[in-house]
Formats: sequence, structure tokens, C-alpha cells
Amino acid sequence: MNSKKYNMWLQYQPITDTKMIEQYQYFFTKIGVLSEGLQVQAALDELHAAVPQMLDAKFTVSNDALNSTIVIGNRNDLARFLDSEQQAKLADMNDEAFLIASNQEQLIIAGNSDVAVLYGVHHLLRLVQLNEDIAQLSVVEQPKNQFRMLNQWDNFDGSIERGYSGQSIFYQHNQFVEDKTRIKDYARFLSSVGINAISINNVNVWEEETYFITKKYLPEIQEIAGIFRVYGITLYLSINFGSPVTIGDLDTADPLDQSVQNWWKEKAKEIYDYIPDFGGFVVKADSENRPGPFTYERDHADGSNMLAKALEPFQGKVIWRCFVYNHLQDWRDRTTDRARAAYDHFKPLDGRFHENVILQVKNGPMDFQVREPASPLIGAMPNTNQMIEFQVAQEYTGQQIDLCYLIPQWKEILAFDTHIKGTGTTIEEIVAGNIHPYKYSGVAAVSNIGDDENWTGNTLAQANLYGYGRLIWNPSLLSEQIAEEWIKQTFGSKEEVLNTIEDMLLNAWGIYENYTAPLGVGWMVTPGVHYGPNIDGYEYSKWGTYHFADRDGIGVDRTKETGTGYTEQYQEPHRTIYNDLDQVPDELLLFFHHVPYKYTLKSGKTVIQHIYDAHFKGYEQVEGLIEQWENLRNYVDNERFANVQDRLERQLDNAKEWRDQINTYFYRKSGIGDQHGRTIY
Ligand code: GCV
Repeated sequence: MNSKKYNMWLQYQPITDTKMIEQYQYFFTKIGVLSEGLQVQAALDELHAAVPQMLDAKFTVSNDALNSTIVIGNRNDLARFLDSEQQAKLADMNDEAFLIASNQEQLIIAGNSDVAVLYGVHHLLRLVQLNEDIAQLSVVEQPKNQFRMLNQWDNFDGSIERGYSGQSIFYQHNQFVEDKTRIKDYARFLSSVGINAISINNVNVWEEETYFITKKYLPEIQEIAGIFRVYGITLYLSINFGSPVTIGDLDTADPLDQSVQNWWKEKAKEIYDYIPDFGGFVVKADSENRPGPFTYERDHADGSNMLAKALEPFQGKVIWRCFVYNHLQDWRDRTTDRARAAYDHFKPLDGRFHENVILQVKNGPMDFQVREPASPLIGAMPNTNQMIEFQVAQEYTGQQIDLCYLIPQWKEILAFDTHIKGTGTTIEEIVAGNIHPYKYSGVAAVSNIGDDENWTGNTLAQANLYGYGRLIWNPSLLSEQIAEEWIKQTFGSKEEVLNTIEDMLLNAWGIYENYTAPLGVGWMVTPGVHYGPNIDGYEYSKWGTYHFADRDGIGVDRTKETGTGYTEQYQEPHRTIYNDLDQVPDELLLFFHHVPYKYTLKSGKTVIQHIYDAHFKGYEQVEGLIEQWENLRNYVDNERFANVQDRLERQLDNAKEWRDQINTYFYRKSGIGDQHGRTIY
């Protein structure tokens, strides 16, 4: 496949900028390659793919650095060509850092490792696609986060849990796909934005997937690990905590049982025989019916440490998820609160985890809603490695039908100042490992791709995958910058295209929030499916709703005095701010407080009027998106144009349903009409 849809942001469109073309043609004539590693070879392959398309030219390859116009290699192999200042700069940075230096004659890309060379080459190709001057570069870059991971929620039957872009690119009908071209291309795309780790199966490990760690499937997994290795991406597997019972011949999976410990040690040895650089295990335990240490009256530290010890001799890691809550809990009982669960379970265990365990914490305390506060668990365990988990897949944010550019949401979360060690202890710095002495940390996210030709269902959802990689490499990039980079590479640099799509992307999250669940209350979605409104719907609830709306008011009381006490999990000043009705920000009001419908927001509106206004507005804004896209009809190829147009039409239907159902529901509940007299159905 080589269509515009398929190529995402690696379009390598012909350069038309007459000012730059000569310069580029000059540089991309003689490429000197001084290192031989796998990833340097991948970098050269990428140049072979990109240059003829962008410049209608071919280049020669040699190891003659002096006579080359571009020289690439790792720091050791390039040492002679770097001055002492450049050497010192690189020496000061991490293994994935690269340097690009150029003058009118020559451009050098030096990496601190082979994969860093690949990152450097992608950086250069990006600059060319953005039509930047490359004749006087002095770039030194290193990723801010150590782990930059994607989690696939792919099942062996080919389905994808919360997948909105077709079937798996890894599996079909309980077999590994034979043609692995898409896996290779996926790896290319990911490495171009610096992703360095991937887990390739769903965290819910069902029956057959439990056998992934046996010789029945390890040869195939070995092959996939080999594909990712070329692009500097380490492979992980999700495992079933109950494996010793399910696929072994033990009658217990108790982590403190010697025979269980030995079983995992042997298992680790077996896996590493196939994949010497295997990353380790991702584990969802004691959550949503998955087995875990609780069955044996052990805790999460016991469970993860047992696996960690088995992986330790091979430098493997255990990525243990903190999405642990009792999904059967009774919502009428105000002392239980799902939002509290991760912190309540894990915080008391701080300091008990092995150094090769990393806790993976969802960005919010609930579950990837359009609006949640940041999880108070992040940073709250100074002696335990942590990484944050985002969801690129748009489970609750429009399922890649509705447009929702998520970078602004993630930026807001990363910028959250936890105050855990005083002012400036932001989540960004915590997960980068700069606040607590973590050995390992970083960011993981649930991927949004499938085997649709355009990978992500809605072509514009490609921006979230691109942006995720770019943001976690460099969290100081602005949402606007990331959007611009993505648009130019994906659709070209025409001003109309750039301005229109940028505007659409940057407003999308707010628009989605306007017509869905208001003021941080969350959910109100169709149970199970999680798309479309169902105001009282919650799949697990036999006992009431998430939003606690009644005749008089709405919202969840999570205050210390009269509610669940969740606000106590934060440091000051957040503890006080969230607890205090006068201080809590409007957008999170209903997450923290139960208020009457006539309660006045800081915006000056009442809650009920806000609900009406936001829902009318959200629908109109989607009409606006459709108009904006329509203006691009002559600027975007037919296929991608039609794809987005179709999604926007569906988004409008969805926005209408939300608007009508929410407004009607709350009109009937409250008996309070719209100030502006609009019709409420
Ligand atoms: C993989 C939510 C989703 C589930 C998902 C779970 C998780 O509950 O709806 O599909 O399961 O999160 O993150 O483990």
C-alpha cells in the first residue's frame, strides 16, 4: 500500500519551495554512513524512501566522510568529525540524544547510539518536509522521557478492545498475520516520532493469548520483536497473572509460593532464549475480573515483585497497571468511590516494589474521560518507579468518528503541579524522573491504530498518534506546533489547509466536551460501547448512576466533610481548592461537588443554563467544523476528504443526540427552562 491515507505523516511530498529546493538537492547527493548498526541501516533505508520522492533525485552512499554532503553515524564512529564542544554536548546527554550540525558544505548527524542516528535522520527529514533551512543547523536533542511506550489492546482473534480503525495488524483469526509489512511500517511511523517500547497484546489476556509466552507462539513473537528492534522499539507482552495454573501444571499462582516463583523464573529464561532483548511484562491484575495476587491474600507488591525477580537476571521490567478498582462496588454508599481506588490500593505500598517494577497510572482517577482531574497517585510514591498512561484510542472521546485532538488535554495533565515536593513538581517532571529518584519512568498510551487503510479510522485521528510521540519526546512543544508539523507533513503547507485544519484540531476537544458530559461529571455514555449518550448508563451499576442527579441537583460529592473524602488524596493547595465550592474550577465542579441546578458558576451562569448553552453550542460548533472542512474540498485529495467528511457528518448526528438527550433529561429532572427559550425536545 502506498496511498496518501496509508502514509500518514511520512508523505515525503515533492518539495516545491523554490527557495529551498537547491539547498536540499545539494545536501542529499553524497551520504556518508560511518556506522553499521541495524538502526543506522534503517535510517539509510528511510533516506532511500524519502529523498527520491521529495527531490526526484538519488544519492550515493559511501563511508568516505570527507567527501560526503551528509554524514551519519554514532558518536564513536563519528568522533573524528566532531569538535570538542560537540563531543562534550553529546557526552552530557542520554543514549538517545543526537546532534545535527551543518554549514554550507556539509551536514553531520551524530547519535549517542545507533537508534539516536535514526531519530536524527527523522528529525532532518521532518525539517525538509517543513521546508526549513538546513544549511546552518546546530541542533542537539534528547528525549525528555525514558519510556515512550504504546500499548496495543489487540486480541488474537483479530479484534481490538476499544479499537476504532478496523482489525489488528498483528493477528487474524487466532493466527499471527503472515504478511508483516504493516507491522514494519507501523514501526517506521513510531520510530519517526521516537517511540521506543511497545506491548503487542491486550492487557486483558484471554485464554489463547496466555500461551503467547510458550514455545507455541514465541517463534512468531521473536520475529515481530526483530521487526521492532530495527527501529529501536523494545517488545513487551501482556501476561496473565494466573498463567502457572492456566498453562502450567500448578494448582496455584500464589506469588509467595516457591513453585510459582520457580515457574516464572523458568518461563523468563525460555522467553529470553527467543528474544534476548525482550522488554518484560505488562500486567493488569485484580481489575475487571482479571486474576491477581488478591486471590491468595497477597498484595500488588508481592505479585509484581515475584515477576520482577524472574525478569531481573535479563534486565526485564514489570509494568504493573494501577487501574485497579472494585467494579462491583455499590455507588449509593458514599464511603466508596472509584476515583479513590488507585491511590488507596497503591500508596500504602510505596517502597516495597523492586527496582525493575514500574507502576503505570492512568492520567486521571477514573478512566480516560473527556475531563478529569489529574490522578493524585502520580508522584505520590517517591520510592516507586512510575509512568503515566494516556489513551490515544478515543474510547470516551468520540471513537475516531468525532474529532478530538487530545494533545491539549495531555499537555494540561503534564503541566499539573502536584506540589508533592513543593512548587514546580509537575507531572511532566515527575514522569521524566526529575523529582524522585526513579530508575525507570516515562509515558505509556493505548494505541489508536488498526488495519484500516488510513490506520486510525478518521484520518485526522492520525494527529493524536503523531502528537503523542512528539509530545512525550519533548513536552515543551505547544499543541499548535505539533498540529502544524503534522498538518504540513500530512497535507502540505498551503495556508488555507494549514489554518483550517489547525483551527479544527485546536478547538476539537472543547467542542466534544461541550456536547457531552458537562463540568467534569463524566460518563453518561452507552454502557459497554461508550459512544453516544445514555445519561443513567453505567455497565456495572445496579445501584444508581455516576452523576447522582436528582430533582434538586447534580454532581458527585467528593469533599472531606460530606463526601467520599477523595479531595484528601491531593497535596495542598489542590486539597483545599478542590474541596472548596468557591475555589474549584468550573470545568471540574461536578467531579468534586453535588450542587443545585441553580448554583452559579464562576462564569456567571447557573449550572443548568451552562448545560443548555454548552449543548446547543457544541452542536453548532460541529456544524462549523463541517463548513470548515467543506472549504478544503479543492485542497485535499478525494479519498481523505471524503473520509473526514463522512466522520464529521456522523459526529453531527452524535452531537445532536447528545444535545437533545442531555437537555431534555435535565429539563425534566430540574423543571427549569432555558433562559433563551430555545426548544428542548
Ligand atoms: C482493556 C476501561 C475499558 C476497558 C479496558 C480497561 C483497562 O475499563 O473500557 O476496555 O480494558 O479500561 O484500561 O484495563
